[in-house]
Amino acid sequence: MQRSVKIRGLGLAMFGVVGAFAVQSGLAADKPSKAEMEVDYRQSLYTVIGGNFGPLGAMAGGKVPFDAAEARLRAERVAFLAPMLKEAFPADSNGVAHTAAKPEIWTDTAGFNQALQLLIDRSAALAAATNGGDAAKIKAAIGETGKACKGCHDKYRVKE
Ligand code: ASC
Repeated sequence: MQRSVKIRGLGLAMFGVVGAFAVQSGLAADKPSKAEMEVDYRQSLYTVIGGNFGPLGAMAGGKVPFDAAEARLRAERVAFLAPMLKEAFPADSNGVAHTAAKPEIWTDTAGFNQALQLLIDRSAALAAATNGGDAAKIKAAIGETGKACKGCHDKYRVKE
């Protein structure tokens, strides 16, 4: 009787130790940190922006036939998403493991904000152009938006 109580007590103690260890190591590692979630949010935005800009680039480059309705849909999405990037670079997301965002984003904030604003402005101009339906103007606006993407990547994104 006394022995079984002792054994049960030991079992409980061991469970407690293992449990505490699991919470500290295993479970904690499964849950992304706040900064990791910020990086995930940012990268998700770029994934969706890139996914919508891709077909526009293909049209401008003549890889697929120009389609005014498709251009308008894609351009409006990019113009809607681009301003969200202004909230996607909180300071504590600087240097988080899997980011390609250079530290210059947070040291050269004026330069970075200017580069980001260029994308916002040019994608808005592109969306406006798609409402006009002039293929040549739309293609030119796609080119200008693509330059804004590239300009920022060249300066503020680590090359893969
Ligand atoms: C894309 C994409 C980019 C830009 C850039 C434009 O489709 O994913 O990052 O266009 O390549 O120069």
